[in-house]
Amino acid sequence: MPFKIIKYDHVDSTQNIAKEKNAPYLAIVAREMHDGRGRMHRKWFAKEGGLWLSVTYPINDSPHLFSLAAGVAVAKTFIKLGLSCCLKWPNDVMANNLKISGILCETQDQIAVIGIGVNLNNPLPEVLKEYATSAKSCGLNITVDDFLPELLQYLELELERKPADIVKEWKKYQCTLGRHVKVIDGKKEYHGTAIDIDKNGFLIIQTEMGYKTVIAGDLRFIQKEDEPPQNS
Ligand code: BT5
Repeated sequence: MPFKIIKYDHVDSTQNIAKEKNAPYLAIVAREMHDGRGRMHRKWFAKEGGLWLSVTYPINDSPHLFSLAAGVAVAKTFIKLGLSCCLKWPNDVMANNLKISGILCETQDQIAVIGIGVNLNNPLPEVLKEYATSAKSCGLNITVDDFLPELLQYLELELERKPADIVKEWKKYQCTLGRHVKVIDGKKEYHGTAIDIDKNGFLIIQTEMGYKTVIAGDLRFIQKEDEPPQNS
Protein backbone atom coordinates (compact mmCIF):
# COMPACT_ATOMS: atom_id res chain seq x y z
CA MET A 1 0.00 0.00 0.00
CA PRO A 2 1.43 3.43 -0.90
CA PHE A 3 2.34 5.94 1.80
CA LYS A 4 0.51 9.25 2.07
CA ILE A 5 3.14 11.99 2.19
CA ILE A 6 2.60 14.89 4.59
CA LYS A 7 5.24 17.63 4.45
CA TYR A 8 6.18 20.05 7.21
CA ASP A 9 8.57 22.94 7.38
CA HIS A 10 10.04 22.97 10.89
CA VAL A 11 9.04 20.48 13.58
CA ASP A 12 10.42 19.17 16.87
CA SER A 13 10.59 15.56 15.64
CA THR A 14 8.79 13.80 12.81
CA GLN A 15 8.40 10.87 15.21
CA ASN A 16 6.17 13.01 17.43
CA ILE A 17 4.04 14.20 14.52
CA ALA A 18 3.61 10.62 13.29
CA LYS A 19 2.55 9.50 16.77
CA GLU A 20 0.01 12.32 17.02
CA LYS A 21 -1.50 11.20 13.70
CA ASN A 22 -1.60 7.60 14.93
CA ALA A 23 -2.60 6.10 11.57
CA PRO A 24 -0.76 3.64 9.30
CA TYR A 25 0.80 4.29 5.88
CA LEU A 26 1.78 7.91 6.51
CA ALA A 27 5.10 9.43 5.48
CA ILE A 28 5.81 12.48 7.62
CA VAL A 29 8.62 14.61 6.19
CA ALA A 30 10.12 17.78 7.67
CA ARG A 31 12.53 20.27 6.13
CA GLU A 32 14.20 20.72 9.51
CA MET A 33 13.86 19.31 13.05
CA HIS A 34 15.03 21.03 16.24
CA ASP A 35 14.53 18.04 18.54
CA GLY A 36 15.30 15.09 16.28
CA ARG A 37 16.16 11.98 18.23
CA GLY A 38 18.06 8.76 17.88
CA ARG A 39 17.78 5.65 20.02
CA MET A 40 17.64 6.20 23.78
CA HIS A 41 16.71 9.84 23.15
CA ARG A 42 20.13 10.76 21.77
CA LYS A 43 20.28 13.96 19.75
CA TRP A 44 19.86 13.63 15.98
CA PHE A 45 21.15 16.63 13.98
CA ALA A 46 18.62 17.47 11.27
CA LYS A 47 19.34 20.69 9.36
CA GLU A 48 17.79 21.61 6.01
CA GLY A 49 19.02 19.54 3.06
CA GLY A 50 18.70 16.07 4.60
CA LEU A 51 15.74 13.72 4.58
CA TRP A 52 13.94 13.55 7.93
CA LEU A 53 11.16 11.03 7.56
CA SER A 54 8.87 8.98 9.79
CA VAL A 55 6.70 6.33 8.19
CA THR A 56 3.88 4.58 10.01
CA TYR A 57 3.17 0.92 9.43
CA PRO A 58 0.83 -1.66 10.98
CA ILE A 59 2.59 -3.84 13.54
CA ASN A 60 3.00 -7.48 12.58
CA ASP A 61 4.58 -10.45 14.42
CA SER A 62 8.13 -9.21 13.82
CA PRO A 63 8.17 -5.41 14.28
CA HIS A 64 11.82 -5.61 15.44
CA LEU A 65 12.74 -6.45 11.84
CA PHE A 66 11.39 -3.13 10.54
CA SER A 67 14.72 -1.38 11.30
CA LEU A 68 16.60 -3.90 9.20
CA ALA A 69 14.06 -3.66 6.36
CA ALA A 70 14.22 0.15 6.42
CA GLY A 71 18.04 0.00 6.30
CA VAL A 72 17.83 -2.19 3.20
CA ALA A 73 15.44 0.32 1.57
CA VAL A 74 17.86 3.21 2.29
CA ALA A 75 20.84 1.23 0.96
CA LYS A 76 19.00 0.28 -2.22
CA THR A 77 17.97 3.91 -2.79
CA PHE A 78 21.53 5.18 -2.39
CA ILE A 79 22.87 2.48 -4.68
CA LYS A 80 20.24 3.32 -7.31
CA LEU A 81 21.24 7.00 -7.09
CA GLY A 82 24.91 6.16 -7.51
CA LEU A 83 26.34 5.99 -3.98
CA SER A 84 27.76 2.75 -2.69
CA CYS A 85 26.91 1.98 0.93
CA CYS A 86 26.35 -0.91 3.34
CA LEU A 87 24.51 -1.85 6.52
CA LYS A 88 26.01 -1.86 9.99
CA TRP A 89 24.00 -3.75 12.58
CA PRO A 90 21.59 -2.81 14.01
CA ASN A 91 20.41 0.47 12.48
CA ASP A 92 23.10 2.30 10.52
CA VAL A 93 23.75 2.81 6.84
CA MET A 94 27.43 3.45 6.13
CA ALA A 95 29.21 5.14 3.23
CA ASN A 96 33.02 5.34 3.19
CA ASN A 97 32.94 3.72 6.66
CA LEU A 98 30.95 6.65 8.08
CA LYS A 99 27.30 6.87 9.12
CA ILE A 100 25.16 8.40 6.39
CA SER A 101 21.78 7.30 7.72
CA GLY A 102 20.25 6.10 10.99
CA ILE A 103 16.98 4.38 11.76
CA LEU A 104 14.82 4.50 14.85
CA CYS A 105 11.84 2.20 15.23
CA GLU A 106 9.26 3.04 17.90
CA THR A 107 5.81 1.57 18.46
CA GLN A 108 2.53 3.04 19.59
CA ASP A 109 -0.68 1.05 19.91
CA GLN A 110 -0.78 -1.16 16.81
CA ILE A 111 1.47 1.09 14.75
CA ALA A 112 5.21 1.13 14.18
CA VAL A 113 6.75 4.56 13.68
CA ILE A 114 9.90 4.07 11.65
CA GLY A 115 12.13 7.14 11.71
CA ILE A 116 14.70 7.45 8.95
CA GLY A 117 17.33 10.17 8.88
CA VAL A 118 19.42 10.48 5.72
CA ASN A 119 22.28 12.95 5.32
CA LEU A 120 22.09 14.37 1.80
CA ASN A 121 22.95 18.08 1.34
CA ASN A 122 22.57 19.03 5.02
CA PRO A 123 25.54 20.36 6.98
CA LEU A 124 26.86 18.19 9.82
CA PRO A 125 28.25 19.60 13.07
CA GLU A 126 32.00 19.45 13.69
CA VAL A 127 31.53 16.91 16.53
CA LEU A 128 30.18 14.35 14.04
CA LYS A 129 32.82 14.76 11.32
CA GLU A 130 34.76 11.70 12.51
CA TYR A 131 31.68 9.42 12.54
CA ALA A 132 29.23 10.76 10.00
CA THR A 133 29.04 11.69 6.34
CA SER A 134 26.50 12.94 3.82
CA ALA A 135 25.89 12.42 0.11
CA LYS A 136 27.36 15.90 -0.42
CA SER A 137 30.57 14.97 1.46
CA CYS A 138 30.77 11.89 -0.77
CA GLY A 139 30.69 14.19 -3.81
CA LEU A 140 27.06 13.63 -4.87
CA ASN A 141 24.28 16.16 -5.18
CA ILE A 142 21.20 14.14 -4.15
CA THR A 143 18.17 16.17 -3.12
CA VAL A 144 15.27 15.15 -0.89
CA ASP A 145 13.06 15.23 -3.99
CA ASP A 146 15.39 12.73 -5.70
CA PHE A 147 15.60 10.44 -2.68
CA LEU A 148 12.12 10.38 -1.14
CA PRO A 149 10.03 8.81 -3.95
CA GLU A 150 12.61 6.08 -4.55
CA LEU A 151 12.91 5.34 -0.85
CA LEU A 152 9.15 5.10 -0.34
CA GLN A 153 8.89 2.61 -3.18
CA TYR A 154 11.62 0.45 -1.68
CA LEU A 155 10.05 0.76 1.79
CA GLU A 156 6.73 -0.55 0.50
CA LEU A 157 8.53 -3.59 -0.85
CA GLU A 158 10.96 -4.26 2.01
CA LEU A 159 8.54 -3.75 4.94
CA GLU A 160 6.11 -6.20 3.40
CA ARG A 161 8.60 -9.08 3.11
CA LYS A 162 8.36 -12.20 5.25
CA PRO A 163 10.74 -12.16 8.27
CA ALA A 164 13.13 -14.70 6.73
CA ASP A 165 13.32 -12.64 3.54
CA ILE A 166 14.03 -9.42 5.45
CA VAL A 167 16.99 -11.15 7.11
CA LYS A 168 18.13 -12.59 3.77
CA GLU A 169 17.92 -9.19 2.08
CA TRP A 170 19.76 -7.44 4.94
CA LYS A 171 22.61 -9.93 4.61
CA LYS A 172 23.08 -8.98 0.95
CA TYR A 173 23.85 -5.37 1.89
CA GLN A 174 25.58 -5.77 5.26
CA CYS A 175 29.21 -4.97 6.14
CA THR A 176 29.11 -6.24 9.74
CA LEU A 177 29.47 -10.02 9.64
CA GLY A 178 32.94 -11.50 9.82
CA ARG A 179 34.34 -8.39 11.51
CA HIS A 180 35.75 -7.93 15.00
CA VAL A 181 33.31 -5.93 17.05
CA LYS A 182 32.58 -4.48 20.44
CA VAL A 183 28.88 -4.28 21.28
CA ILE A 184 27.57 -2.34 24.24
CA ASP A 185 24.09 -3.39 25.34
CA GLY A 186 23.18 -1.36 28.40
CA LYS A 187 25.68 -2.36 31.08
CA LYS A 188 26.89 -5.42 29.17
CA GLU A 189 29.79 -5.34 26.75
CA TYR A 190 30.73 -8.06 24.28
CA HIS A 191 33.93 -8.45 22.25
CA GLY A 192 34.30 -10.94 19.45
CA THR A 193 33.57 -11.70 15.84
CA ALA A 194 30.14 -10.90 14.43
CA ILE A 195 29.13 -14.27 13.00
CA ASP A 196 25.54 -13.98 11.84
CA ILE A 197 22.11 -12.52 12.51
CA ASP A 198 19.37 -14.94 13.50
CA LYS A 199 15.76 -15.07 12.30
CA ASN A 200 14.84 -12.29 14.73
CA GLY A 201 17.56 -9.99 13.45
CA PHE A 202 19.60 -10.47 16.65
CA LEU A 203 23.38 -10.45 16.28
CA ILE A 204 25.38 -13.58 17.07
CA ILE A 205 28.90 -12.88 18.29
CA GLN A 206 31.62 -15.46 18.80
CA THR A 207 33.39 -14.40 21.99
CA GLU A 208 36.11 -16.09 24.05
CA MET A 209 33.27 -17.32 26.29
CA GLY A 210 31.30 -18.86 23.42
CA TYR A 211 28.47 -17.61 21.25
CA LYS A 212 26.41 -14.66 22.51
CA THR A 213 23.18 -13.40 21.01
CA VAL A 214 22.68 -9.65 21.29
CA ILE A 215 19.21 -8.19 20.85
CA ALA A 216 20.18 -4.51 20.56
CA GLY A 217 23.10 -2.25 21.28
CA ASP A 218 25.83 -0.01 19.96
CA LEU A 219 28.33 -1.71 17.74
CA ARG A 220 31.88 -0.55 17.05
CA PHE A 221 34.28 -2.23 14.68
CA ILE A 222 37.63 -3.02 16.23
CA GLN A 223 40.86 -3.50 14.45
CA LYS A 224 42.97 -6.50 15.44
CA GLU A 225 46.72 -5.99 15.57
CA ASP A 226 47.35 -8.51 12.79
CA GLU A 227 44.83 -6.94 10.40
CA PRO A 228 45.19 -4.15 7.84
CA PRO A 229 43.46 -0.94 9.01
CA GLN A 230 39.67 -0.68 8.56
CA ASN A 231 37.78 2.34 9.81
CA SER A 232 34.69 1.92 11.99
C1 BT5 B 1 19.88 6.60 15.09
O1 BT5 B 1 20.04 6.53 16.45
O2 BT5 B 1 20.76 6.47 14.28
C2 BT5 B 1 18.45 6.88 14.67
C3 BT5 B 1 18.30 8.20 13.97
C4 BT5 B 1 16.88 8.43 13.51
C5 BT5 B 1 16.67 9.81 12.99
C6 BT5 B 1 15.31 9.96 12.34
S1 BT5 B 1 15.16 11.42 11.40
C7 BT5 B 1 13.46 11.19 11.24
C8 BT5 B 1 12.96 10.65 12.57
N1 BT5 B 1 12.60 11.74 13.47
C9 BT5 B 1 13.41 11.77 14.55
O3 BT5 B 1 13.32 12.58 15.49
N2 BT5 B 1 14.32 10.76 14.47
C10 BT5 B 1 14.13 9.96 13.29
P1 BT5 B 1 21.39 6.12 17.19
O4 BT5 B 1 21.92 4.82 16.62
O5 BT5 B 1 21.09 6.17 18.63
O6 BT5 B 1 22.43 7.22 16.78
C11 BT5 B 1 22.39 8.49 17.37
C12 BT5 B 1 23.79 9.07 17.28
O7 BT5 B 1 24.12 9.36 15.91
C13 BT5 B 1 23.97 10.39 18.01
O8 BT5 B 1 24.29 10.17 19.37
C14 BT5 B 1 25.12 11.04 17.26
O9 BT5 B 1 26.37 10.53 17.70
C15 BT5 B 1 24.92 10.52 15.85
N3 BT5 B 1 24.22 11.49 14.98
C16 BT5 B 1 23.39 12.51 15.32
N4 BT5 B 1 22.94 13.16 14.24
C17 BT5 B 1 23.49 12.53 13.16
C18 BT5 B 1 23.41 12.73 11.77
N5 BT5 B 1 22.66 13.66 11.20
N6 BT5 B 1 24.14 11.86 10.99
C19 BT5 B 1 24.89 10.87 11.50
N7 BT5 B 1 25.01 10.64 12.82
C20 BT5 B 1 24.31 11.47 13.64
